Amino acid sequence: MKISGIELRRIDLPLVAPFRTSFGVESERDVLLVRVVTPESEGWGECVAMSAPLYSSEYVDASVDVLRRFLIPELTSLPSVDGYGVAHALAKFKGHRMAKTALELAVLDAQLRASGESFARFLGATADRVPCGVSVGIMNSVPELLDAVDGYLSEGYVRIKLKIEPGWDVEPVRAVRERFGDDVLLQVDANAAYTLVDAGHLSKLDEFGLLLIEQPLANDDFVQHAALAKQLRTPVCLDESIESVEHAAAAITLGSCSIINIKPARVGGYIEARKIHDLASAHGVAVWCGGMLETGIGRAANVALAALPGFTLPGDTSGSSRYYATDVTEPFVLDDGHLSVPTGPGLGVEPVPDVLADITTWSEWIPA
Ligand code: NPQ
Ligand code: MG
Repeated sequence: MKISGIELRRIDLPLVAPFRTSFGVESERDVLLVRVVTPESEGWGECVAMSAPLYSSEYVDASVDVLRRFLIPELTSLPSVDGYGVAHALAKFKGHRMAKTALELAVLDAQLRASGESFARFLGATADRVPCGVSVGIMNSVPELLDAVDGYLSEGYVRIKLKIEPGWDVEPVRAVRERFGDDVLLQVDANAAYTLVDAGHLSKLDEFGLLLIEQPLANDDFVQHAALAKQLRTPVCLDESIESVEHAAAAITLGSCSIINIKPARVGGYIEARKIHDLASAHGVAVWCGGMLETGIGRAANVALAALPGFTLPGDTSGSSRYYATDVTEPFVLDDGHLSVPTGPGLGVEPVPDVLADITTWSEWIPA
């Protein structure tokens, strides 16, 4: 496939409610979309970087810069490219995995639209619908949290994830268990807010039968996570720490985690994500698909990935309405706690032109 040109496009989407985590509060999403144009077709990708480097070192302005200055020129200089070649071609540039993922996804979408194959089929998905969990932000009070959880359970979400931080951990978990019972699938996510000194405190969560505790310690704390895992009955899951299949192998070998949250954008692409899925499956390590408040573009891709057989836990693959009143694509709507895996060519969804035009704040066409 020869690339004719690539468009970068920034869109502004308000969140239905502020989303608070241990690293900050977000009220809107500044999303970078990538559109790859070839003589046969076009394809879309989404860059999940936040406006500020709070979740990881990446942020939208940096993604735009590295894409237009390095990643796109490298790709368009090639005589021909396909989805498998993108990560290889971009490997000499260090980091910037979210930007690379957006580009790889757009190339894959264009290629699959041309060949008529769905993204799910390309990845090796075996399910046609996936069970959905929801990530619930830190609230100002426990009653407010219980109302939010009640609403999500009524909508059909099959698993609840509570964001935690020091000062908002044992009590909210206890309150949710007391109100909704022991049968609710429940887990917590600290986004790296604790240190190993907190091991005794975190072990107070053991009595609540949580599915897992996600990223309790800092990104680089592979050894500390292994030590913590020995002190907790709650299984440790890693998110931010795992940026590649090599990281996943190290974490499994060290015993840093027994479950992995796979976010394709964090690891540099959907093909790298599938490698982690395959490695984890070989080791009997459960995986689930994380979320970065994706629009319908990234959401479609994540739902396809989550339909692979090793994804044995419900993901943060929520419906569009969890975050957005109007999604950029046709919305993903929960049906009995599940989302259907798109079956059309490529991602099977695309931006609705009028919506896209309304929310676009900036765009740039980069010819090959
Ligand atoms: C996580 N996601 O699993 C992330 C963190 C996160 C669904 O909990 C804007 C963009 C705000 C990306 C807030 C969920 C965000 C964001 C939180 C990602 O750790
Ligand atoms: Mg997380």
